[in-house]
Amino acid sequence: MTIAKETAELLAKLGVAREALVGGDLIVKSPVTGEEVAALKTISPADAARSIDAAHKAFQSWRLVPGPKRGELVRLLGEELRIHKAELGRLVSIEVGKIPSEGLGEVQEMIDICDFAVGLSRQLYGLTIATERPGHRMMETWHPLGVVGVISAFNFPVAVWSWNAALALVCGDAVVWKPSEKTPLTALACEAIFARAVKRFGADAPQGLLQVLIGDRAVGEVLVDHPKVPLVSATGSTRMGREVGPRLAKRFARAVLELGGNNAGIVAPSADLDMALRAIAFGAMGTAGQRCTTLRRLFVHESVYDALLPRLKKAYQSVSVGNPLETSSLVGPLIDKAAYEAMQKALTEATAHGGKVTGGTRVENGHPDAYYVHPALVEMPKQVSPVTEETFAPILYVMKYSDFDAVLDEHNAVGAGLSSSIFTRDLQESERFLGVDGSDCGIANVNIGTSGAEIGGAFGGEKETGGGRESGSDAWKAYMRRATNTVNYSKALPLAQGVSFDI
Ligand code: UN1
Repeated sequence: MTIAKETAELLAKLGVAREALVGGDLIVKSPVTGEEVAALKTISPADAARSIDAAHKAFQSWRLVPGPKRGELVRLLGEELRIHKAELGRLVSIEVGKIPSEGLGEVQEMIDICDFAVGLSRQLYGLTIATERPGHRMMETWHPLGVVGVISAFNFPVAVWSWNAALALVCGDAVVWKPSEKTPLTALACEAIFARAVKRFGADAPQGLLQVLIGDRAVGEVLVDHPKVPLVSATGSTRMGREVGPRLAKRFARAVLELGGNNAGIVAPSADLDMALRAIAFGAMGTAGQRCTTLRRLFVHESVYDALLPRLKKAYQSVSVGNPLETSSLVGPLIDKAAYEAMQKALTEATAHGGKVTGGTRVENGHPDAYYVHPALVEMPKQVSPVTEETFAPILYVMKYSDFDAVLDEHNAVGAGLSSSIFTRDLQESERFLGVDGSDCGIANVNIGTSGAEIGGAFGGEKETGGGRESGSDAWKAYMRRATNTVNYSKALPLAQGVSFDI
């Protein structure tokens, strides 16, 4: 069966009509073979504005539904995702090229965040705060915010949507989603899965709670600029964030930006090298280096460098690269030609700066439009460009270090600040790494790689990563508006700060 046929069958099972997949101008290709799998119709900016208005209307009634009841809709969404996990996971593999366990893992991440959000729907707590005035009570309440715009990237085409949507929905918000133009099919699948959950939920769910915008950049711009969208959560490159952030700031909308990562690991003298090796291999080569949390820089202490490097090289030379739909390869394709070219450009530059490259070459598999590569391991004499930039491909730059303070400085000396990790059994080192003058990233790990974060923690990073937090912990607060309420139940009107104003 061709991939196009399988895609159509999967989408039909998930509830997407065949007509939606043909006759349009957005050509969707599977990176697995480079073949066309669908041609979707796109919407105009005016259509996008209408969708946002419809979502706003839905929000106005959804916000009146009690939180725990809103949680029931997300519980049903989680149930539908469980039912359709195999199909949606496979579709992720087709559309992004992920290996099966990673395609399924992405859907599992969606299920997990739904579970989290269901619990959260009964825990949208505010504080009661001590007031300085007698007979008064001060508290804060959390109210639904409005329409939440979600802009997602190709590499986690559905999980990132679910982190935002599950929280937004229990928080009483409506969602308007602009998926990556590279991965619209999985978005249509999610729309259909969500529609099922809404149907099961019944009449209390207003029409239009989720809008999916299939369109180009102009459509995304409508979402960013629309006055009825008080929050936009955008995942993608730092370049995209530099455009989106100021536009949102201009109209005082909130931004949750989850942008580039240039994540590093440190292998210290006391590291368990077996453990480090496995974590590095998955972190750097997994998902073909196309996670924002991918391990891209590795600092290895000089005392263990010669023990680790040959083993790492061997892992790079032996890792299986190939069609994720038909083989049990660990590394699938890059998303497209542009990704391949960016990788080659970075490797050429690294070589010019004294880098010694293992791997990095193309793996031919009979499909000229599919871009498979051997992951690249690059021994660098020091941290210079391109090491300091994120290249969205499987390149791991390895550098030797001798001094712990100096390596912490090097670790932090890049623009991005998403994820980081240290391999050590030395308590002083690990605490320094996690402490105030240690890693400057939003995620800092010990004896675990940089990627594969659980949904329970807040996800995001500092500096050029954008500063936003999604997913677990108290990330939900960005999706609600906070009101501070002071109630006077006394018979007098004392003013705060001792002010008197007697008329
Ligand atoms: C992303 O690459 O945009 O931590 C998200 C991880 C995944 C999410 C990555 N849970 O690697």
